[in-house]
Amino acid sequence: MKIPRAPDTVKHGAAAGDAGRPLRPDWTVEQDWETYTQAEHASWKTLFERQSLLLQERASSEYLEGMRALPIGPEAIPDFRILSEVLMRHTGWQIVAVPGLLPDEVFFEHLANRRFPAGNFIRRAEELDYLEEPDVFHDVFGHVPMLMNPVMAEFIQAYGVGGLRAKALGGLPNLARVYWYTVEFGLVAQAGGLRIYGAGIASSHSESRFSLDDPSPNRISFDLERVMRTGYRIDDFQETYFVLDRMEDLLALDRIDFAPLYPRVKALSEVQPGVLLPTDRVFSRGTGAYHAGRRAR
Ligand code: HBI
Ligand code: FE
Repeated sequence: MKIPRAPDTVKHGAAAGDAGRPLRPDWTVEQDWETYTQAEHASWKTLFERQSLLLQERASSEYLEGMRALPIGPEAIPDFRILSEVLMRHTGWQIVAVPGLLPDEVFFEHLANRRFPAGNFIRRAEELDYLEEPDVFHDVFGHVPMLMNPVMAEFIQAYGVGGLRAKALGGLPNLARVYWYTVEFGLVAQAGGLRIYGAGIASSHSESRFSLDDPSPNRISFDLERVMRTGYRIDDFQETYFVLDRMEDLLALDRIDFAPLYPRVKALSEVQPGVLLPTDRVFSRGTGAYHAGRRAR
């Protein structure tokens, strides 16, 4: 249990403000690093150690390089002020503390200005494998190493700018799929085989194995329009992962004018998450066994 230190701060993980209204217009709060308990630092350590071990052989070189250069270790939940200093020097990004999920416009406005909103709370010890809202482990362990990479730094900012526009054009659901299948659940082909760069995978013990090692999911080449047509699962492992040939391919997306794509993609049929198309370049065709088993139960 934490005690708010100032009138403008809220307990870690508490909904911001009365009746869900934010205390600041940009929804940021103080991280209140000094008020994390030993139990919360211990949860971080458990998550950090088991995930670092798994990612050694599974994460992309960009992720591992970013992590090596950051003051992120097992002993304590990182202090956002210190992370921001290092990030700012490398790619001009900062980390700001938020109490949980933000409204789309608020989220995009932060990204467009190279501020990454990170949850300041950590999942409870009883739910280390599952959480509904992005916590400090997902946001810091999953996202921050990739924000050290100039390609990802550029791409996420462009997503923020594009998100504000997509909303006006009615294209947000399609654009959100691009973020989902890259920034959150992306794989990249590297010398040793497929590797993880998506934060949703990198911060998940079970999905970091499932995404690379399990025969169930499809792994196919990233294609922008294909991704924009493809629904995704928020409640379980992905049925399909999209693979970049190299991280630099994300930069091409910055130069694309998405406006004409939204009506074009909407005119095409939706693709269900587990379905393969004849035009897909397939790295591995999934058996679908995992999700078939879930549906049967
Ligand atoms: N807020 N804190 C936070 N983190 C997210 O990843 C996030 C969000 N709000 C909206 C959102 N993501 C997505 O729905 C958009 O990318 C579309
Ligand atoms: Fe995320």
